[in-house]
Amino acid sequence: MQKKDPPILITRPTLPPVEEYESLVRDIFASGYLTNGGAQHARLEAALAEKLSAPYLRLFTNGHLALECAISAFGFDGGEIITTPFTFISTTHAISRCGLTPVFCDVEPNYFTIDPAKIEEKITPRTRAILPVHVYGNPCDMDAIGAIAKKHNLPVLYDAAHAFGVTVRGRAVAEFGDASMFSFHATKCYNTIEGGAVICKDTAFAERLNGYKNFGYHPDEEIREVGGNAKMNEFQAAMGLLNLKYFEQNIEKRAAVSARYHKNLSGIDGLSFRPVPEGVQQNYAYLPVSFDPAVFGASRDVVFETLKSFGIIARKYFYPLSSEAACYKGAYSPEDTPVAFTASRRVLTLPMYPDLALSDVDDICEIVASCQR
Ligand code: T4K
Repeated sequence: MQKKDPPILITRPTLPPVEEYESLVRDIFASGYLTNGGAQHARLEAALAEKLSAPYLRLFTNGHLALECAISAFGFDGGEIITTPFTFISTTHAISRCGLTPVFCDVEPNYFTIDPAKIEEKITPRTRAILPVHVYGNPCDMDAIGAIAKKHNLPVLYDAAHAFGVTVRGRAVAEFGDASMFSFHATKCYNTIEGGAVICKDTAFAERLNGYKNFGYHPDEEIREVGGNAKMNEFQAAMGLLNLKYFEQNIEKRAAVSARYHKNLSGIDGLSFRPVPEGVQQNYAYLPVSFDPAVFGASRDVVFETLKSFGIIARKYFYPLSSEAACYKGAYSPEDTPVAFTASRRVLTLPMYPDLALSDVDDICEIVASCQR
């Protein structure tokens, strides 16, 4: 097989027809309003609140700042937040940058989401909240997490960066917990170029989010929070409005790509896909495949390098674990979360985006299968 040129990347952003974007850009130019809550922003906030069944939805300039603002809006005065290390480093940094200590709970072995059976042993008098991650768009066991949170009177903030459009038994993921953060980054299955949102159920919380993303200002001119600037601008919102129009269509294309991977790679010893929990409507955001080197005969890293030699750029999401990051050196023992540790060594996320040609999926799968010893 010839080396792919241009290379196949892990993802490509979904883009609407450029003429449609141009038309909205003209509207923005005509309005003279570029940011600070213009017409496109208002339209997108309303459209997304409806799409995600959200009582309150606030837009942000990116997912990371959305998460920081959400943590701030709880008003904790220090303490610990229980989360997992098998995530993008943003989750961990958001907790730390808000002046709290991340406490890592292991993930469960099927979905790599927080293991509810291990949460309670992490709860201390300093615990302020639980921050689980719907990693790869796999929803956490939200019933179990909700029961633990209720028993210990702890709020739950979900990092739903990967879970836009995912439903559980017909309910949007953000209907669970106290608040959820979504990322609309260019690499996500729904994008606003950069962007994010927080969904919450409480009007006072939503007002504090407004404050944290806009220097603490409120319409009554009172500056209540020590806020920053995390506002989404009009060009981002316009992109979001158009991408929303094409979202379902893109999910269907992703589903076809995912089905092709499953068809080609199912049944290979030592190679496994993530199962889909019952009642879950996926968004096919990522295509994580796990390699057990003892059975498959080659490590994840060998598969990664082999693909790379053919111009196929897979990613090791999520390696290293957050607990291994140099900036947290000495604070954690990554081996304390053995399931997450093993996952970080075995999982490779393969290219996944709506316009990935099925013939390219076949080539990727052929190379992956050829690594088996
Ligand atoms: N929580 C979780 C669990 C998250 O995964 C994330 C972000 C966040 C919080 C924070 O949300 P944001 O603040 O980002 O909204 C990417 C994304 O930048 C990041 O959004 C995402 N998670 C993370 C999992 O992946 P990188 O460093 O892998 O991105 P990069 O630039 O290497 O892009 C990946 C590939 O996509 C490249 O091979 C090229 C392609 N690409 C990328 C961009 C930006 C394009 O083709 N076009 C593009 O415009 O982090």
